[in-house]
Amino acid sequence: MFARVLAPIPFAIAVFVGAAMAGPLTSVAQAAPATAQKEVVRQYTLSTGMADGKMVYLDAQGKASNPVLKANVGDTVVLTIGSGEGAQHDIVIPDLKVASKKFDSSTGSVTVRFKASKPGRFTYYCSIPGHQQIGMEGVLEVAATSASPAAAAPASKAAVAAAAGPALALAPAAADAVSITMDPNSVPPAIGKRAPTLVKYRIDTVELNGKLDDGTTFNYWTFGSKVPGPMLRVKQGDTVEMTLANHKSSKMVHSIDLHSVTGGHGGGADTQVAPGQEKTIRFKALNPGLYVYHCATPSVPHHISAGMYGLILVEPEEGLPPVDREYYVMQGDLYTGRAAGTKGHHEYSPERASDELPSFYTFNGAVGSLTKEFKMTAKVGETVRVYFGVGGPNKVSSFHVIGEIFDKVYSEGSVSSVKKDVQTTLVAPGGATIVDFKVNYPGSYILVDHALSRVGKGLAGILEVTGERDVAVYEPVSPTQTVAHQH
Ligand SMILES: [Cu+2]
Repeated sequence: MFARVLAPIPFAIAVFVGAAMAGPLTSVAQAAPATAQKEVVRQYTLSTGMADGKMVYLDAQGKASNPVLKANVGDTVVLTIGSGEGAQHDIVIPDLKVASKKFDSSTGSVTVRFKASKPGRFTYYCSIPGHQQIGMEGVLEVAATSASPAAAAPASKAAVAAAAGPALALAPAAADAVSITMDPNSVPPAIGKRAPTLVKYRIDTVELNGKLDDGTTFNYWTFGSKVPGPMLRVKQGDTVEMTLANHKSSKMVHSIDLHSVTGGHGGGADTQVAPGQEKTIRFKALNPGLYVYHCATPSVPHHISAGMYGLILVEPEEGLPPVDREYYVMQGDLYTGRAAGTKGHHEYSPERASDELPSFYTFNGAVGSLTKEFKMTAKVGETVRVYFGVGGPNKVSSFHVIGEIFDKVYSEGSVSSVKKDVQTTLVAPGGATIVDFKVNYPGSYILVDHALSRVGKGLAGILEVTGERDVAVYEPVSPTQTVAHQH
């Protein structure tokens, strides 16, 4: 998976080399360096943009990617930069303690002014996680003068952190937060017998404040304003036309990688969409099964953790055996650096994500989604199917329903074989499973990950089963009795 994300790096190097050969394009020396004391101001204007699906800095003409910036030691550099494609970025040069404010289409351009205090080749890049890796980096060359001190210090994350200032206090819960929970009943109907056809989908990517827990909010990134995104249902052999439209209010580029796609990084290579834009891919559903889709824009773990995942079912030619009820549930792990239960507006923590230490685990995007907001129900004697996937980004689920046995498990989302009589089934991040079971006895059946510490971080769902008790199936035999001990 991550190899896909890193793949663009050689491309980024290639564009950088090209820009270097083209030479500096936008430097304007305002004052002639007549004397050593005279301040020389070098002005650069940059914007951000996309080139072949990668993120880059562009020169003032919008042509050269990641242009080489030049200055002499002692010069003042004035760098003005805006978001060309509308997404949120910044520009930092840690070695020179330079860090701009974040900018996007709503902020307009920002300007940083700094002294080129020492000679060397300094990397400038975007500090938003993943953006440097997908192409947003270039070089500032500072030429030595006779009075220059020697070598530059190596880059350090600490310098970036220092430039960015101290960690922000937890803000109050966002007043505009809405429910982002996907209704587990939102399963498209079975397709039935038909010849392969062209199926068109259009999904809007939307960033919005959502309710994560009681009194706790989070800025979710979503497919269709819900977590998980819409469940898609096609037939083996169908051609699927997928249009991804990134809402104009977005601050991020988004994309879609469907695990049911062969080629093009699952679609991720050709669906990197800037705010207000849309892109379309077509693919043939070659293999049947239940597949995860997710956003594949760096930093991918952030986009997934923030809610960008969903399931696509590719029905085999004969379809799946009919059941009475079908539900759609996905598990995610969310990293905020604040303990579950802490009220306020939580921010994503790249450090906690990197260490794989989630603050929350959720079914369908939020704490309480499937215990308070929505209930799954069934009647005694009915068959229930759960389409279950793990968006992740990182944690395996040991999927289990307390007080129930899965009659059938389509392990790893493969519909080519069935396991019978399973208690707990492993579901990998970026993986899925289908479980079928008949409910034989009334009660509240609790969906969990049997790594049960995660219940305390939000991970539980309820299937409410009503109907007649069958004492042959289960019977509480007697009230509590004191046992007479014999010595
Ligand atoms: Cu995204």
